[in-house]
Amino acid sequence: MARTLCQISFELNRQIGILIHRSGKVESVIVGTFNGIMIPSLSLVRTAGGRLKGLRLIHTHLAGEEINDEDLMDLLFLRLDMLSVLQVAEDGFPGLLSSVHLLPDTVQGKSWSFLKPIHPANQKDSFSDLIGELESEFTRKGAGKNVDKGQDRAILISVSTEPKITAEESLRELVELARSDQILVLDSVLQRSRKTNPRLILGKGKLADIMIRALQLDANLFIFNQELNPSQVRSITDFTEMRVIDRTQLILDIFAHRAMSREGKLQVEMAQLKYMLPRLSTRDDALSRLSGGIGARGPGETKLEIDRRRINDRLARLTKELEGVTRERYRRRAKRRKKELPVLSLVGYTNAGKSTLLNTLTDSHILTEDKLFATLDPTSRRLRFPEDIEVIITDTVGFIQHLPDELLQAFKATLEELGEADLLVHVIDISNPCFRDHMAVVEKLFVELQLTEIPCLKVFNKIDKVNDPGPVIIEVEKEGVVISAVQRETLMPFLQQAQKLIGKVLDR
Ligand SMILES: Nc1nc2c(ncn2[C@@H]2O[C@H](COP(=O)(O)OP(=O)(O)OP(=O)(O)O)[C@@H](O)[C@H]2O)c(=O)[nH]1
Ligand SMILES: [Mg+2]
Repeated sequence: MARTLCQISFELNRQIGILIHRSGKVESVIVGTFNGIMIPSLSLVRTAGGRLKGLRLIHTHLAGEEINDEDLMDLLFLRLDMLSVLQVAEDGFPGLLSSVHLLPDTVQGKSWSFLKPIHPANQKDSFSDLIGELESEFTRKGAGKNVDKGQDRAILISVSTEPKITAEESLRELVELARSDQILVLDSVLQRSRKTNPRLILGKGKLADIMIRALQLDANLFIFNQELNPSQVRSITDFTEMRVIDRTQLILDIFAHRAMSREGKLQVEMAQLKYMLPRLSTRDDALSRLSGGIGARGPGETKLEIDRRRINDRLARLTKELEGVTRERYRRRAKRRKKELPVLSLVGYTNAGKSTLLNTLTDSHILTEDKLFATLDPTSRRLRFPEDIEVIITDTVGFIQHLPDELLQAFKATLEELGEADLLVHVIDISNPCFRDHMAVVEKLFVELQLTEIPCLKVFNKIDKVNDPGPVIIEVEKEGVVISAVQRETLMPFLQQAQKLIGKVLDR
């Protein structure tokens, strides 16, 4: 075969390539130019079920050059079993055959290995044994050993122009978000650069490095910390053949899993559809990729594989339904208002301890979890203060930086209800080194939701988690009260302050 290949290549004066399955079946024959060859996208080719695609590429080189960087990129990104270059000698007969394959480990900075060039006539058929061994080693080395294969295994990627500390904290938060969505985080990559590549976000070389990590760790998902536009998702997906999502999709997915109430489910579905809509204009394969797994799981059973018109129809229907549900809630609230109980609303960054505080104050057992967005649906309880003032205390969804606008819009009705609170209790996790940033995010949302007129009590929570609380207390005690929501005995200053502020409201 080598001879025929060389002859045709020689006569056409073009590179010729063949893609061969492990079974020996020829997948395709490709005719290139004199010094290059374009491998067709292999995304439709069924993989052999392992880490590699189960395909070997043999192609001719006419100008006597060795395996080059282009070839290595093909090997890597197409996940070929092996790539071989067959030299065409000046007389049109076969020269040496050089081969390269990927390695399950990076050895001295290299994640591929060259085989000794041989003459094709001397080739022994040890190829399938070698690949079989490699494949099983890939599987052994991968983190996939004890992992539920249904669970997503991700590499997190952040390309940031922000200062190092901010960028690191933002990436740490992305890790928490992924963890909150039951995703196994295999690795995270922070790339700080002055400008990002408009098409691939990262440079090709860096993306190749990450791709090697992905293969070695058996990742199936890339999560980017920045919002990707549809064509970026497509470029990166085409380039890496990995599933690619961004931070917004991750947050939407968490919300989709967490929504319990009818209103919450409607709101999340609406946000997801709004996120998808502008992303439909691109080629439809981008959509079909978008609609697998994360980002496509609706809270209901609706599969989001619908076209723009149907999405718009669905949005219209959701809006109506949501209006109905919201009206119903308004009615209930009006009833409550008649009883004239003051309302105290717990607000703050996600995971600050809002639900925990509500539980401790009212002996309730609403879900609290060391996960982001544990609470989606608002909960209300009655609370009696020592001075016999009775109030309604409500717990709400937490805030986060870069809260997807789609979610903010969808949850607007719920959040606007905060406007009727008599006292906002801003819960802050003071054990988080970035608590000042978190406060700023929350306060910015107060402005956006027009809540700045309402009295607000800052509650610095989780003081029990702070190693050296003294200086911290001195720093913040003028701004609000310091508590630990898990220690009831620390709540007295909070109760007194809240009572005082509520009392003022009642006097008005
Ligand atoms: N050590 C300590 N842990 C706390 C305290 N308050 C809350 N936690 C923990 O922090 C985590 C988050 O608490 P939640 O009450 O769920 O936080 P949340 O503000 O309601 O969060 P979302 O609903 O996700 O917005 C849980 O694991 C709590 O047990 C505290 O005062 N001290
Ligand atoms: Mg909560």
